[in-house]
Amino acid sequence: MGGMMSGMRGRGMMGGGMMGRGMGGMMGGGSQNMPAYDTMTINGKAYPATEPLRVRKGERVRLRLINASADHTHVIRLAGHQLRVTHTDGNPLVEAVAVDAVPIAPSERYDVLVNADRPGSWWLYCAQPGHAAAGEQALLVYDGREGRRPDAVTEGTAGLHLWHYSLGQGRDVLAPASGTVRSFSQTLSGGMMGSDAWTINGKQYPSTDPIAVKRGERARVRLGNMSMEAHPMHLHGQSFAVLSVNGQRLAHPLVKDSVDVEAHMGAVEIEFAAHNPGDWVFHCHKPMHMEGGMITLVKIAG
Ligand SMILES: [Cu+2]
Repeated sequence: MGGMMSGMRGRGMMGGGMMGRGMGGMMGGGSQNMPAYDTMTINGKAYPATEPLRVRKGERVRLRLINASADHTHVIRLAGHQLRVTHTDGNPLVEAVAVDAVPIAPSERYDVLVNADRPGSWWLYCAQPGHAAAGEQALLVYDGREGRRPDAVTEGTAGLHLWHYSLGQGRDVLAPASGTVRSFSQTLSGGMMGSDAWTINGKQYPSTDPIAVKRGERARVRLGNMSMEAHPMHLHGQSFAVLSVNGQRLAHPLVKDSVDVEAHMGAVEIEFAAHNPGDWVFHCHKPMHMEGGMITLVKIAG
């Protein structure tokens, strides 16, 4: 997971993790509460090697959080401060949404603002059990407050106000479409009994059926997850509106280019205007799933 911080100085990419313990955790999808990796990083470094973020009281700091992990959702928190979410995958919200922590699926990006109004030394870290201990933590230090290390991080998300897709109001930045609405349905499955095959409507890429539309049309895609793992689906070439999540319609659709479809019957509906002709990859951003076939093409005929 990545954190880019700036006021505008510094940057941060919360990251991946190095695989250890053989294939630990990657098998059978049972990695929920145990780290499948020995090491978790921020900008490629694990604490105590992570670089501290330096701030001054009164500053407003922008953190650009990127989950560059192959498998894990990270829940990013800055102790003692709220995070005000302003952008989802680079697309602006109508107004910032204040939360205690932001869950981020692989390939998702969030921009958040922090008001530096509590001088001290604080942890920026992942609240998922085990992640901070595996290295996913960095200090945020106010000028003049160096030298004091805060108490250990608080793991878990109990009592925290967490970001979720229905909290934000996306700004209407997508290309307009006047043409026909074409609907597509994609069932995401795979990974049964430890299999490494991952499918869309029962097929593995390159046999998957493309989403074929003409320029000017609107594509509405329903993603349903029949597997035991979440799938962060990422579209190249354009952003989309998130219309509904698990059957609940969003009053003000977020605009994103990656959307996490929850495990065990999670469902998401997206829509985009076909304005960018070409063949665009639409795939799960977990490399194990992508390599297992969970890829299709959006084909936009000019
Ligand atoms: Cu996946």
